[in-house]
Amino acid sequence: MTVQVVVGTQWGDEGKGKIVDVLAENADMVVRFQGGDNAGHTVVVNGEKHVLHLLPSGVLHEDSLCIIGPGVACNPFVLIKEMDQLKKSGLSTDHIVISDRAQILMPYHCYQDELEEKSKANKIGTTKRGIGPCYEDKYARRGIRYHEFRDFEHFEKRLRENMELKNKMFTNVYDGKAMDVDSMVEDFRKIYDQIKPMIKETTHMVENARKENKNILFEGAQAAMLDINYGTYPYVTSSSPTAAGVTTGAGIAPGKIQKVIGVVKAYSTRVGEGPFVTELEDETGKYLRTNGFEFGATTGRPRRCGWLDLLVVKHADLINGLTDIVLTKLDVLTGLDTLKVCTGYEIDGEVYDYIPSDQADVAKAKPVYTELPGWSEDISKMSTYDELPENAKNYIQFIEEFTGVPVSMVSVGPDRINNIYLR
Ligand code: 2SA
Ligand code: GDP
Ligand code: MG
Repeated sequence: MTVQVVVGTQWGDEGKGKIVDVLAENADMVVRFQGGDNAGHTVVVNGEKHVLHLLPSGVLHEDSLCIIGPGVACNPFVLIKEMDQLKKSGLSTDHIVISDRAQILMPYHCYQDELEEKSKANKIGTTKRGIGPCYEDKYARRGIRYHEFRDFEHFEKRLRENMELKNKMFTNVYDGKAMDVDSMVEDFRKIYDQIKPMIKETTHMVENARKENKNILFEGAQAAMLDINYGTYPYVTSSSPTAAGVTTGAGIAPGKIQKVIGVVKAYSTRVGEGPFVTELEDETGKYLRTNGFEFGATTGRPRRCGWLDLLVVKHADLINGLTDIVLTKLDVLTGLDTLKVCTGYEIDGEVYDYIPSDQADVAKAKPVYTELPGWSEDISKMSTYDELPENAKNYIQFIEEFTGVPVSMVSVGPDRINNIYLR
């Protein structure tokens, strides 16, 4: 029996989807605990690519129960679209449930996200999927939860109440338009029969599975540097994509988590605004973007690319308590003569070995690099540690020594099978 968590350690897009799919092979249950369809998790099986946004990345394993947990901001229309896509690929969706405590991400949240972004002088670069506004309503205690959708009359009343407030906000505070409430109600009525049977009390489901010694996997979306408390605030998402987020977002007590796997991409990427100390706006940056195919899995935006920042990974370890690292996309570094790894920030003449809280300081930071030799061999077909070139092994060892966290697996390609197990 294992209760394990997979989290992103950088700015997201480390390849968590792929890793969750690999680990889900042995999982009885895969649970999303935060975020929403801002996530884009790519899973490749036998060359066929699936991009998942709301559905847990274990969904391709039909014998794992997939839970959209209480902490998720779940847009039901997106969920249905995603399930339809799976069905088209010949896959079942019968093993998917939604927590009755999850928030319903409403069409007005998406519009509010758009208006809020437009009005901001310092834009966040959100995915415009309504995530911030949905969590705003949750914490203002006006959000609508899935258990309220069971009774359509009640749900309609709540929707109309909220729309009154939202339409005032859209027209009076922002330079927006009022939304049509009646058509929104009708759109929800159309999906009622499909969504209602999926709504379950999931917290006991998780606990019962644990008591029955089942394997449970919690899947984080986004990553440590996008955490609402410990990320590069305000350039963050509106949830806690950390091991701590699992306890609030899935309802499992902290002491019951046994393993926390941090997914580390062999270099850094960021999509959206905010400081990025190791960013490369040169040919090497382009090389990483092209070789790693670094484009947003939800919005298609080109991702900003840079060298691996180990202060970021150490920060992720600090707030998550990582038991293992899974290193991904090592194959993308092939062909670079020298690799740089950031091991400190120089800010106003002082070297920091941790990430300061004030983004104005981070924006001024100059990276302190350690240089490591690269390799030219194609490692993408390798399946054992021994086959790897010495310099690739050195790169892995440097990460382990600097962070103090063992690397248990290395991913060398997007497909489910492109892995090297170290431990
Ligand atoms: P939001 O939409 O309110 O969560 O945006 C706030 C910030 O969080 C970032 N964010 C992400 N960063 C990386 N990947 C994400 N998922 C997609 C992907 C992104 C895409 O897999 O590629 O397609 O653009 C993700 N989701 C949120 C976002 O960029 C803001 O900086
Ligand atoms: P996530 O949000 O963390 O799940 O990551 P994304 O799916 O948004 O982005 C990761 C991208 O890298 C996807 O296109 C994956 O198919 C791809 N990928 C994952 N692991 C590897 C790897 O080891 N090597 C290469 N070349 N691509 C990978
Ligand atoms: Mg992604």
